[in-house]
Amino acid sequence: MRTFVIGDVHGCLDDLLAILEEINFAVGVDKLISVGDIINRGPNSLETIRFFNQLGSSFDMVLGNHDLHFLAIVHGAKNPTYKDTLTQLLNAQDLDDLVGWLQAKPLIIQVNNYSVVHAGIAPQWDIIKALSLSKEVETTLNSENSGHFLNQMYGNIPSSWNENLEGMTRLRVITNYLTRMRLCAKDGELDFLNNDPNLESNKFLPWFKHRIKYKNEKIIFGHWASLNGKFCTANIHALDVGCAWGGRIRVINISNEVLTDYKSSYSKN
Ligand SMILES: [Mn+2]
Repeated sequence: MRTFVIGDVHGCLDDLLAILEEINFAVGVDKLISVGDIINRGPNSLETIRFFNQLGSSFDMVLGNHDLHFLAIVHGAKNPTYKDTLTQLLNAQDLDDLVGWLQAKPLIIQVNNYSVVHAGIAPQWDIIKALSLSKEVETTLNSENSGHFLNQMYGNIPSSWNENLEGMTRLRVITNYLTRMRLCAKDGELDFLNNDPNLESNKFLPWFKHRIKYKNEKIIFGHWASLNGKFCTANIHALDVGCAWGGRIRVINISNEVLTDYKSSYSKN
């Protein structure tokens, strides 16, 4: 059995099928884990989520901001935007099944000494802390409070974690770190305005540059297409290489850390 982690798919079904063929992925034998954002922006969200769903125990994923955005729309907490490509999915006959399946997914998965997360992990948190905080969000998403949470999830304030946060504000900040973060300060203050990894101000750096103090941790993440996978180190792998924007789709085999890229068939939009 081989275990692969795949970057953001964003409804690009053809690219997904092509890269799985390239690595000879065997359903029922191998395991595939997604860093989230399986849907939206690309052309085929419905068939992509159905494909992942029917992989059964050969597949697992963490939730990305676009997956949460879709759940918020379903729960009436948010309206689709002009950029969304979710209409077919939102009108699907099997919508309830797909929503139930997606909403039960975690925000962090640990596999073979790796932590898989959509955006990243706050500078103030070691992995144990991050796992316990992600559980708070997961528990709420699977409770009768899920609609309330999805209503309260949006917002950039407060911009930093602190232990005294409570209720929906606490869950919003945890969700922002795990699913939206790109640049942040050493003390964890989030910069939501910029996504240029080269824009290193005195204050804000790409989040993973603050993690040098956590020895031996291994993290795989997606979310940040403009990184273009460039900041991969022996311990931290950026898998979003922009397939929905005419870039590539990327898979890592975590048994041997071999990367496979496939050039997207979708043109830039
Ligand atoms: Mn994302």
